[in-house]
Amino acid sequence: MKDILTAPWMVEMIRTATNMYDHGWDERNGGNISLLLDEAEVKDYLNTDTVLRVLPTGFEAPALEGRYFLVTGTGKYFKNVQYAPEVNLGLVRLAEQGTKAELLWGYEDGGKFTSEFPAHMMSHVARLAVNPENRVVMHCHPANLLAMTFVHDLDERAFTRTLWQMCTECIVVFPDGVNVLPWMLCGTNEIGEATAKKMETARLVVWAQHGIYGAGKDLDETFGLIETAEKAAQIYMKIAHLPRVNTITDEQMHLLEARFGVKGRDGYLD
Ligand code: 2HA
Ligand code: ZN
Repeated sequence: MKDILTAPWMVEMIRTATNMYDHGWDERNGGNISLLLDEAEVKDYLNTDTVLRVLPTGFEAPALEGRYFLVTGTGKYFKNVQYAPEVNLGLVRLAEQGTKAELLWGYEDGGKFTSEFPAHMMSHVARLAVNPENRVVMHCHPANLLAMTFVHDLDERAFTRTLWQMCTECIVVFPDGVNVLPWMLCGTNEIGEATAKKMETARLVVWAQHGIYGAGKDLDETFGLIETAEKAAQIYMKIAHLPRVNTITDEQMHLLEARFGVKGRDGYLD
């Protein structure tokens, strides 16, 4: 067996959690990440027949039975992932229609997966149905996106259009826009189901007064998606209280669509 801490996906997970912490997106135990892995990617690093513990999930996700996920732990700090990955991360395989998670590695202090496991797994199901390449669901608390949910209309079209207008590249990076959930109690199956529903039409879902979810094909892409939305929100929070004398027009957005071969969400541009 090779050392699991040298697996490319493990190295990338540790780097990503560290980078998110360094961006100020994951104070204390804020945020969580789940990365879908193939058996072929894990079998050189781990005996997949050895189940350390069986953890009930509290929901059903038949589409994910037998799938492997590397997931941040509940109550764990992103700040500490790089120093003790085997405590702060866990590798699980879903079993029995997704009602159980078999722990194969990690959570060494007796811990378990993130409290937002329902939102993660349900979002994976939703995104995999749209794009089988989807591997990552990422949640964090970037300050400007969060701030924006206190002062901006939460209508999804309006919220998306504002973000698109803040940086030229936004419509290229997230043409599907940003979906928004009103404040809801976190850590529940209800917010998990609501998030997954929103994930059917966009890869970014804002949780008002809480944070954001992103989904994508790998850690880098998903990080970049949130990074771009957060940059746009930062610019919005710098200018929202000032008279706006210039903007990116819908006509210019259409030029971007043509130049970069993307199509903004139906009905979002005039
Ligand atoms: O616990 O961010 O939403 C970490 C969280 C919960
Ligand atoms: Zn959170």
